[in-house]
Amino acid sequence: MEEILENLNEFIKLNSSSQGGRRIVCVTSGGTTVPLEQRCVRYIDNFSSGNRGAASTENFVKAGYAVIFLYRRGTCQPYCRSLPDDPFLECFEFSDKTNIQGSLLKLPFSTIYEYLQMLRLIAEALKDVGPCSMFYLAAAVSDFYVPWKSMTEHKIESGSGPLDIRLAQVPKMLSVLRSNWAPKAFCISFKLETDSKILMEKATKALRKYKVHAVVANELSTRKEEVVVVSSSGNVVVRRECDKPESFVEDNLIRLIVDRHSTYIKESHN
Ligand code: PAZ
Repeated sequence: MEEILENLNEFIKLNSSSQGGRRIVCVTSGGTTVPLEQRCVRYIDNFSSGNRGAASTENFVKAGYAVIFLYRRGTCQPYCRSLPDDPFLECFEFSDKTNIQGSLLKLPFSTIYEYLQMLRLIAEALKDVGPCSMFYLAAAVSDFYVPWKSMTEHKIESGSGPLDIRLAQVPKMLSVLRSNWAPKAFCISFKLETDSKILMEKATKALRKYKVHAVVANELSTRKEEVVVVSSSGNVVVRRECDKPESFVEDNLIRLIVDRHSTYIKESHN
């Protein structure tokens, strides 16, 4: 944690003092795991590939943002989305000429515990960046978990019949992020549903409940084609440009989010 904090503070200092104070976004990406044993052998996982987070990160860097990429280990990485998942690729480094490294800090997590701790660390470190900071919370965060204290230490025995596990609700950290950790940051959360009939209702509810600046609503089967940005100024459907094979929904989505962030910064200075 000490090393992470040192890198984080250095990254924020470098970027908030360069070019008259660069905007900094924390992009969360991929899914959190829920360990079932303290000496973890088994865990609950989810489907998230990290594609949304990685593609969005590339677009934020292109728009001039410095990005803190909080990602699930082993999921999709920016600038490597179309490459095979091969650990050999980790051996390559960015050439200095691109200057992408100075704009991108990658921090990995696996468990729900690591994710929440890291998110808090980042939010508190970004507090002084105020309205120029943004949280873009695309990670699929577990809703249920086994609290550490009620978790068995050793591997769960397999010979004792069906397994009953009681999962507790993960505390909703979004409210704490908004009200305590980083109250001045621009905040975008995501809502995923598999039943399109309830998607918009849930997203609108989340907008009101967590007082975020917008909720990106998406449905599992169409998430790569379209999303809806739900905010107090109405709902905007954002689509991938179907006639361009190299286009992604994130290209148009990030353009819209960056515009909204600019308005937010202007209004905060008035
Ligand atoms: O990671 P991915 O590209 O496969 O999927 C992205 C996503 C669906 C996880 C993301 O767009 C999202 O909706 N995240 C929040 C999920 C939730 O409701 O918890």
